[in-house]
Amino acid sequence: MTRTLIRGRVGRVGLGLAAAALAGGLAACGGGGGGGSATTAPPARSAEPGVTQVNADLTDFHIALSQKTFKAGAYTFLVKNDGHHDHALEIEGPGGEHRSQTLAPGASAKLNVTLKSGSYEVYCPVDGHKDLGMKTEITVGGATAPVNETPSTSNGY
Ligand SMILES: [Cu+2]
Repeated sequence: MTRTLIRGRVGRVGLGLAAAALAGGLAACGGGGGGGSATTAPPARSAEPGVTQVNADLTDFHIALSQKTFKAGAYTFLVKNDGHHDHALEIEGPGGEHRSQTLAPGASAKLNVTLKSGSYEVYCPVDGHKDLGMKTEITVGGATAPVNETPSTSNGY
């Protein structure tokens, strides 16, 4: 069952690529037409929609997150080492473990994480930094701030 599902996804991606290639070809040899229907060329976006960026500033020895409560979903943690020691960020919880590379002072990195509802431990895995205070917790789902998107009365399929 899962296998079929995965295959279906792959197939779709393949089709999408083919379509994109086709569209590119058409655009290349267009040179006129003047159809006026701009159905092609979706705007190029660097980040996927729905991915929230979170700042994680690491210092000696503290982790400052730009937010502590989350909704389940995709996030990109922008990890920056503002300290004088090497640091890294590890996020551990229901969705598994995610660890950034170890950052030298002044360096930064991105950590893509898909958060599921529950509690996560966020800490620095370098040496004993966790015990020195580089540790915090985040909560996903549950008692988050009220959000007025996703009306529950949408498409009742
Ligand atoms: Cu550290």
